[in-house]
Amino acid sequence: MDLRERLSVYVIVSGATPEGVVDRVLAAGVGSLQYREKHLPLGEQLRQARRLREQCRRAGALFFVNDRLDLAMAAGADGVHLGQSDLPPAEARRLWGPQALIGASCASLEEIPWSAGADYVGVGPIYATASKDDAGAPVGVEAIERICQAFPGPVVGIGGIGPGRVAPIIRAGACGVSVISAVLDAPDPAAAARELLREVKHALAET
Ligand code: TZP
Ligand code: MG
Repeated sequence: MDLRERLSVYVIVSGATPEGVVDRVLAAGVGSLQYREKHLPLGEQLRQARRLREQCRRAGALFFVNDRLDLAMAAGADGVHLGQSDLPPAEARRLWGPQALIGASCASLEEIPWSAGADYVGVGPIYATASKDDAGAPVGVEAIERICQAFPGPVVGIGGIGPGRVAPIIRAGACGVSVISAVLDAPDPAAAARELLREVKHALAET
């Protein structure tokens, strides 16, 4: 399975996400998981990241750590996801090596040069979101269209995405969607993940 396909539905979890929910979401067919935890002590984050790494390995999913290259490397993750205030992707590549998967957050075309060397770009917030305090104003699907023209690799949309909101993002050129609340706050997280996978597949078949 290539990276585009693995990124169809990319679920972001935190230290508060129950282990069983992670297993069920992975069993639903989610191809990529990210550990995003900004509050716990680093030792605890490392312990959790190593556990998630194993869960992803068993399920055959890619595992990314948000923000911190050191934690991603120590946990044996497949990759790291970097934002504009983190190490630049090119530096992460230099330190971690060619096999590492490096993701970069970009909200606009102006931020694309910073992402040079990244394997994929996450664009957002596409819609309003309550899951990230400093997410900024929604950039809309137009941002994906512009960024897909400038960035050669896979692009995923993030922010406020849930069932019924997938097709315009894929039509704009994204290969997938990255989500927190649409899956983790759903009454049945696995069913929500399956629905998102279905919508991505359906939209891709139509493009
Ligand atoms: N980065 C941009 S928006 C966002 C992140 C981490 C939050 C996405 O969460 P949700 O609940 O899918 O809107
Ligand atoms: Mg970040």
